Amino acid sequence: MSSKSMESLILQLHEISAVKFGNFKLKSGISSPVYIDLRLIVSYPSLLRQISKTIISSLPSTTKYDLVCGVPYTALPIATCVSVSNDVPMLMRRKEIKDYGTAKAIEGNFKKDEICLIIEDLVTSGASVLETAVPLRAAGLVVTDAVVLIDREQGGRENLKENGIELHAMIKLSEMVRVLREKGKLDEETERVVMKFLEENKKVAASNLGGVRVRVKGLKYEERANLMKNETGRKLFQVMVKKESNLCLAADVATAAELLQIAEKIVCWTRRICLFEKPMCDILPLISPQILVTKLLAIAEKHNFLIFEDRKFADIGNTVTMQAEGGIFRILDWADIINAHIISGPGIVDGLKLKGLPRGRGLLLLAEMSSAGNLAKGDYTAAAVKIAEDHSDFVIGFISVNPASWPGAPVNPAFIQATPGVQMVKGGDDLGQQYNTPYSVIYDRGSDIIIVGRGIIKAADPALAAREYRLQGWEAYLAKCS
Ligand code: 5BU
Repeated sequence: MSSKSMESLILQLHEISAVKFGNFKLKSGISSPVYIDLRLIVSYPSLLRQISKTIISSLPSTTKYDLVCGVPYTALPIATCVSVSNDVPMLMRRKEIKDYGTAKAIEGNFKKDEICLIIEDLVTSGASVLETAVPLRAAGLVVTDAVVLIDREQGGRENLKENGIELHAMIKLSEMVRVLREKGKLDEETERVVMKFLEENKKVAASNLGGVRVRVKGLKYEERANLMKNETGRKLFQVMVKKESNLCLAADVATAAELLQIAEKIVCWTRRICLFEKPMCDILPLISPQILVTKLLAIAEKHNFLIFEDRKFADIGNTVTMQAEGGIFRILDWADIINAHIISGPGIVDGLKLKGLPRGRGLLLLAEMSSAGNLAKGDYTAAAVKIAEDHSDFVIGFISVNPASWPGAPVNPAFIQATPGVQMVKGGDDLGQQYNTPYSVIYDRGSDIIIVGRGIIKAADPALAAREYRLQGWEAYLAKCS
């Protein structure tokens, strides 16, 4: 793009008040002396036409792409105009889908391995571009480049590069400030304040949480295995390292036959599942529990994964000892890992530990939940951390959603964070479940393990979906460590 047309664009954006100077609280939580709202451009067709014509000319001539896809929502009209004026087919990413099994994350026609260029209006950390890249890649498309109207120069370029995406910016925020100053639209003091802000906020972590979090370089799982006191917790870290997997498959199926089939097929095909979450005993109709357990243990042994009985104990200490040890399932005889609510207080951990520790089992405490409106937050979550610290020989970690934002985070790195509510696209189901992407869960929210149920079980090809989740989860972990 010529400097003349860049200047003209900058002045027009300023003219329509798409760029404002003052004191603004950004979505990310930080205060900024400059605010950019590009949603306005739909009201100015000639400006939109100009943007969509020139955005493509800001790409190097070597950039290849077969399709374009706008990041919802503000970039959708830009992508549509780019598609029409350059005769390039477009795809649309759904921002929210209700059920991975029935609704498509990507709308439009494409072939596997076609290259898709992502179009975005404004990049800060790059998180929104990544959220669009993940489902595109999961659908078999190749994503190597993204083009943006304005780059706020706050780490987006670097974050995207770490994820294999080169960012091309039509306008950099610092250039915009310079041009506006030259054209007399900004006073010297505002220019100084904005440039200082840009300098000080060069690198923010890719976050879609609404809260900026400076990424703490993550310890590797093998280093954390050495900190873990519980032998099953240690083993879990070791399996994760060996299989290069932080994927826990939640096998929520209705029959024992389906459960075994899934255990055998998905795990065998994928070879990369570290933890297998067996549905709560009360989901499965009664077949011989012993047969089920013997078969499941044999598969776990053959494919080297641990079994997590998602029973979610919640009663007083004395009662849970009986529930865990006895009953028809005799859970502590075979489950490597169990979980418990802390609603009844630390006695529940004492009770489970009494019977579980001598058998070498490990316990995950429910510190947070993924469902909308749940009550596990604040002091409740803090109490779970305290109980875990007091029982770190038995408690191996937490079921959590947002551990990076807990007070005092990061919590003791010996503890494993395992997060349910994971699908390739942010969204939810009709009964309150809320989903985040593998990248967001591991990288932004500071978790270690993604627990995926319907995203895999209900996928058209569960083994392929499992592979993709494994890959996304592991890449996010590597990015966190680097
Ligand atoms: P889904 O199909 O990926 O939504 O399944 C999620 C699994 O995680 C399912 O077995 C739930 O019982 C489990 N889960 C959850 O979704 N949210 C929570 O807060 C807890 C467990 Br605790």
